[in-house]
Amino acid sequence: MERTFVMLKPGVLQRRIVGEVLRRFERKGLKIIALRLLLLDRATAEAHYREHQGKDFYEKLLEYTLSGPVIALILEGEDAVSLVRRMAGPTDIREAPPGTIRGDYACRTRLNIVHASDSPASAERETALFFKPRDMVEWKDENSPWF
Ligand code: 3AN
Repeated sequence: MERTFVMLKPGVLQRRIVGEVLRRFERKGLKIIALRLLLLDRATAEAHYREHQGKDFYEKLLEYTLSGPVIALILEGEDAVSLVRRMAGPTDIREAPPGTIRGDYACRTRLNIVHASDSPASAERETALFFKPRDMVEWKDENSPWF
């Protein structure tokens, strides 16, 4: 099973749609392995978005990311990285179709409300910025009558 890192950006909390966004991942069958509500510090936000340093939207992106609390989570499932990217929708909001999280809840690329790792390597790097190995909760549901 693959794991991916997801961050619900401040807009999700400000708009009170945490439940709606998490519900999509849960209904798809992805398993929550770790979850944190936190206010990011600038150093962590910079480390998270280091590939964008120097780009014209970088400062605004940091400003938005630091504008309120975020929810960081790890989801597990088959091909979780690409699955969650597809559920989030394309980065460019004009390309994000209805049915995707960005397509349904965002109308500006800079405020596209959710981050999802773009590769297993990114997932590993990003996970390490937010979680310690002991934060991962291993749980089995194969025999659950609810699944
Ligand atoms: P993604 O989040 O889809 O992996 P990245 O990593 O290219 O996309 O961009 C990180 C974040 O930077 C995006 N989620 C978005 O908030 C912001 N961003 C990316 N490209 C632009 C852009 N052209 N204009 C404004 N904001 C952007």
